[in-house]
Amino acid sequence: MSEASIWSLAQNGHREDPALSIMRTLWDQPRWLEAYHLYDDRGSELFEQICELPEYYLTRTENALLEKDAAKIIAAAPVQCIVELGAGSAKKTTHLLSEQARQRGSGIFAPIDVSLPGLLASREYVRAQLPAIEFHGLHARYEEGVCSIDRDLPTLFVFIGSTIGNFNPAAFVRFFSLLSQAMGPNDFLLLGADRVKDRRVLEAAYADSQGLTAEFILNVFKNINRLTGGKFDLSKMRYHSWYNPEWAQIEMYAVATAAHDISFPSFGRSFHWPKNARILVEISRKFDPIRLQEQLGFFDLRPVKHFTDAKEWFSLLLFQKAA
Ligand code: AVJ
Repeated sequence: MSEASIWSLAQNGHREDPALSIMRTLWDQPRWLEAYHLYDDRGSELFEQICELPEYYLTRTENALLEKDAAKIIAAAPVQCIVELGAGSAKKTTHLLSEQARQRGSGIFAPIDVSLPGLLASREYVRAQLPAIEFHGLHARYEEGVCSIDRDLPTLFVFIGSTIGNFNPAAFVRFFSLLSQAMGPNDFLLLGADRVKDRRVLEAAYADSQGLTAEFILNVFKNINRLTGGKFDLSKMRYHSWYNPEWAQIEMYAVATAAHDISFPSFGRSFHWPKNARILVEISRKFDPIRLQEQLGFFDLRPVKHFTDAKEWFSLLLFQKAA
């Protein structure tokens, strides 16, 4: 068997410059940020801690679903390769990997992530616990990573954790167009989506009493300062979130607690940030699974199975690419 590898696509020409991405959206109206800037090493660590919070039901609920239904998912998706987009440490995916090993005796796991520590941790786990699974990590954004997957290899693409919730409508359409094109005929997609539910449950999940979510969201400005040379001051902002029912999304903001200017010396730019003005750092959209199945039909993805929990808080949707 070949050595477990991690390939970096970081040097590819089509990788966008993160500093430029940040400047472009910060100069948009309203000011906003791409969610992937949240996941520097510190951000990834804070997100792992959020997943353990009592209020943050998503990870726990999805993990229980995967544990319960992994055998059915793998049986319904006869593949040799499992590609995970934005894998992190891929803890939840181990249920699928051990089923793949159990039902087929072999398989390839190709997690894609922008954060290296997560890839290293999942490599260690697979090496130690799943010797039947070959590991090929991709250190890349998933938009770049999916294009590097062999189209002839029967593959299950795994996009769980409701990461899909981070995409605004334009990014959503762009993402599924790209993913569907990268998928070979008969390939599968397992999508994890957080569902519309009582707003009190939703709002509590993004305003935890320990303040971890606030720290995670505001940490993005430390990363931005590092990437752009910008001069954000974390002592002059606070975290604010709410559920916007019309858009079915949690909106997470940084709010200026006093009027001040933010400068970017290396770009020769600055902007005024008035008191109480907001920067939209992240959205987390909530879904109706039936509507989602209908919509993905327009990307040549046919619904195969739907798994949900007793409270119907979270859905795992299995799709097959049209031949
Ligand atoms: C990783 C995008 C699924 O939206 O629930 C958690 C990110 N942000 N708390 C989510 C997040 C604040 C998370 N996703």
